[in-house]
Amino acid sequence: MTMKLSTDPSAATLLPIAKKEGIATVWDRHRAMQPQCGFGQLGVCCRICWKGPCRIDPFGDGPQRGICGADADTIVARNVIRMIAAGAAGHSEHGRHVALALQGVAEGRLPAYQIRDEAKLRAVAAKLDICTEGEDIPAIAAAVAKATLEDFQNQDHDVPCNWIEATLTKKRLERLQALHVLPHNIDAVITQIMGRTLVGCDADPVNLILGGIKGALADFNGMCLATELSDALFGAPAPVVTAANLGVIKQDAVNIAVHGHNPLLSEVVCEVAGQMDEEARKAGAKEGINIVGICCTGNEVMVRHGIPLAANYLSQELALVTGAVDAMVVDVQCIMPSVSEIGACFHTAVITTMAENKIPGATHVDFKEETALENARRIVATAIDAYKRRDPRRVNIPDFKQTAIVGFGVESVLAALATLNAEDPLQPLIENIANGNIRGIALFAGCNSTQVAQDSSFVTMAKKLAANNVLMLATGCGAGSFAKHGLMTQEATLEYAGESLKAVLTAIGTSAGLNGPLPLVLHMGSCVDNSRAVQVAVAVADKLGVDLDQLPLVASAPEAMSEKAVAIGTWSVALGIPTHLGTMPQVTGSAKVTELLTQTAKDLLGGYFLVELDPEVAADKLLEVIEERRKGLGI
Ligand code: XCC
Repeated sequence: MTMKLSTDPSAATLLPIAKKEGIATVWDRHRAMQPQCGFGQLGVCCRICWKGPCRIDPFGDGPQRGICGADADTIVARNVIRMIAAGAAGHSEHGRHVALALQGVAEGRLPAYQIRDEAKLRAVAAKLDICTEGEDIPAIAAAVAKATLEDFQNQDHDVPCNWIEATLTKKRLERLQALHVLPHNIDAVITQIMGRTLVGCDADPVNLILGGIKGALADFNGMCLATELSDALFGAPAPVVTAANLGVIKQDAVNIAVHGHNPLLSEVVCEVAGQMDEEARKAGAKEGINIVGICCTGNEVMVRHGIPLAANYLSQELALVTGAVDAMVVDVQCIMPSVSEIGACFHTAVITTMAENKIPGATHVDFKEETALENARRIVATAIDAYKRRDPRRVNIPDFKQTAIVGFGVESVLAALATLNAEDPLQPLIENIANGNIRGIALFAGCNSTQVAQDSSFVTMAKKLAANNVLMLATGCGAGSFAKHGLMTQEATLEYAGESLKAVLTAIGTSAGLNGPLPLVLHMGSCVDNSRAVQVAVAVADKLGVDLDQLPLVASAPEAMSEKAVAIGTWSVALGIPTHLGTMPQVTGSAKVTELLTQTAKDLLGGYFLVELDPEVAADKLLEVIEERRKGLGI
């Protein structure tokens, strides 16, 4: 039996073309990898020293300890917290980069960047308890950057990071403090994880997992600051109508795909592309330059500027198979190394931009904030040049795109609610949760994985939760799935939302001037923007005087794949949120670690992992959790 690879209609069009052209895609490599290593899947393979590799026999007949004496519990715990450290490093490095850029703007060193959202900068300063009275914007930006960079520098273990302290409920902070898992310094916490998991160090699975939770909370801290400072630099998202799927690529334009994560690159490329449009037309592109997004960079520019999204993670290669992408510009994370080889099968310039993220075969443009405009001009010129070499006979742009209404940050959600109650914008939301019109809230996050037919679990779960009146938020490639499948439209709300949810979304959307309901799923942005959903939840919890683990709020990563998803899922649990995983986490080789994450966590933190691979059943389980939480609140 062949498993369906993707439910994205573009894949059905382009995979046969890839096959005909002899191009291997992620799905071909997945098939070639079967059967995958069972020890790895269980997390019981240890490769942290050269006495190994060692693996524990899950059936009990063979070795139960590695050569050094580590058992399955120790090995699994070490492996999973190293994944958390890697995820936290990725997000936090992204955050540091943005913080340093803010500092550079404050000092007048970066002509390519400005503070585009002064109100947001002031709000961030207030949140961090920075006095702004009588201060001008550069001074406020400098103070915010300084307070943020302290989160990478503070050496006092008893003083938590500024951002986490400014973000969570008081009760949550106390609970995390009591467990000694509040991070004091992002870099230090990540380093500690690497240090304690060396051969001959921490062997206690409980202690290791607590260290991992601290690392995950450092990840949360890094995501919060990345989101909020990016908003100050580039503007907080506001609702905008755009489109998603490979049909957004244009036959008669120079198509530049921006791919990766950090808006510091993509924002400048978008701006410079606007300035160089005429050059593209002169080169024969009747429609000038067309920027499209892939993965989270795509989400960043989509929610801020309405730039269309071409692909989420699993279809990044297919964007190249269209034969119409002239340049793919990448920065960090989730870029398949295969893209340079596939780009070379066509005329496509694959351009890497970060000194620490290169791909063999790609063109490298050393992108620096100081020289961003000049670098971006070179990137766009490379794309125009490649366009001239495009072979029209090899162009196959699938005729699939869906409208998507996106751009729901905290500010825009509150602004929409304020049209119903200007004095107290949260009141209409809380009232509708209390009276049951909205049963609960689900945050969909995370990746695509070849373990699941692309997008299928997201879409199946969302339809079921919608029918049961659950309000849905989405980020990352999950948001990409919903956008591509038409679930970020008003029509989807009318078609799939339960009656009471439909009424609420219609009331808010209509009064906010959308001439109809809000879309069925609200696009909050990229992976780092999961912090936006937490902000909304914290505001609701604070208003009700409860903690996050009492709210009818759940999270789900139905197609999780990345180490970053491991970090996000773990902080979600640490914040008290029941968190569904629809792919099997590589921890089940240890009964103890599995129990810690799925059961003990519930007592310690209120949140816990819920693993369910069947999306229909997963939705039912989340509905049960929501009802259980409602009962706890007496609503
Ligand atoms: Fe997508 Fe963010 Fe996952 Fe990567 S990890 S596959 S959500 S692009 Ni952020």
